[in-house]
Amino acid sequence: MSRWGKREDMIVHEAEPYNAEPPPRALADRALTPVDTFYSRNHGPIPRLDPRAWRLSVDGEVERELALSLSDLRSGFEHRTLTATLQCAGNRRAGLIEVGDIPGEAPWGSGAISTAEWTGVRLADVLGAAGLGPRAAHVAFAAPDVAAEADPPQPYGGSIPVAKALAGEVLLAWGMNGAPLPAVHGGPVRVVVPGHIGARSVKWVHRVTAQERPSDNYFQATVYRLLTADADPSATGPGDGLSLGPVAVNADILRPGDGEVLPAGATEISGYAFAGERGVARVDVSLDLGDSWVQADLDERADPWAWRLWRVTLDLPVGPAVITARAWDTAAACQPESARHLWNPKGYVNNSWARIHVIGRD
Ligand SMILES: Nc1nc2c(c(=O)[nH]1)N[C@H]1C(S)=C(S)[C@@H](COP(=O)(O)O)O[C@H]1N2
Ligand SMILES: [Mo]
Repeated sequence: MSRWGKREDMIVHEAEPYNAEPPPRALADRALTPVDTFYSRNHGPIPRLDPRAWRLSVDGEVERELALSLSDLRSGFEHRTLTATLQCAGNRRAGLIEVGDIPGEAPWGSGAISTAEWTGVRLADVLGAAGLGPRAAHVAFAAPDVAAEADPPQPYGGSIPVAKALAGEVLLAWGMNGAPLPAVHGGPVRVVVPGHIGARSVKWVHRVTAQERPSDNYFQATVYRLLTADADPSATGPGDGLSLGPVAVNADILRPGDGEVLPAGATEISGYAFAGERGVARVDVSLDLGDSWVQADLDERADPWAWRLWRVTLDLPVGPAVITARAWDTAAACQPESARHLWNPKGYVNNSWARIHVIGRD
């Protein structure tokens, strides 16, 4: 085992703070990602918190402020378990870096996305116990980890609109794949915001605040915003660019691997597709750069907040081949063809068509 209980073959973009993704073959063909394989994205040092000392304060535009221990949370509210995919806004950034340099940001491949079964209580139930005031339009989360990159230095935080916070799928979770939530994934308790960028699923959460405005935390107001291609990220400040929240339809190929040499003929191709709140409707795969497409089989839809794994068997020719895949969501929106026109200075939301190069052997 390498650090933080992760598998030895994790692709570690940064050791401190720890930022690592599994290789594509490790994610492939498994509806749930084992904890040792689940990607981890950290902006600061990972705190080791004592679950018995942990408290959650609920404050702001509420009728009653709450201070809840882990046992208060467990005994006071209905338990809920759901399967949800988390995807970092920087997933597949490597495809944008091929278009143009993105200094200072991790070159995530296909693996800044993973799926787990989360157990906890509904944020809506906890907010219900506090009683939301009429001016509450956003719900902000605060954590203790201080990122060196934050300007000015400050602990991690973020917020979601109150309508999302009151939707039953948003959890305060202490369990991951049936075990206590490990420190690296936010234990003792994290927020899980299914269908939104991973950044809103605040780990080690210790404060929930109902407020009129979105969080002014650096990671909400300045980072995780989509800038125009010509913007200078060092010259941008709070409120610049588009705030990222709900995720757009995306997909990638996990098997075979990019660059693999494999026998020509019938070849199984598999990967994931994820469309957040909208859901995945169809996945197409092409061996001729998109002139013609074959529809992949989607796994049974077990949970609305999870990715859909897909697979298809195609006749791989002898010689070099490009395998392309794209997903459609339930609004019939499709992934854009090329990363070229998606490039942005922080390298977010690369949801262009998935493409790998392989060689069919005679
Ligand atoms: N407190 C805190 N929460 C955080 C982060 C962080 O750095 N600190 N990173 C966020 C980002 S950008 C992502 S993508 C997810 C990653 O969750 P994971 O490490 O469990 O995969 O956590 C989010 N929650
Ligand atoms: Mo992220």
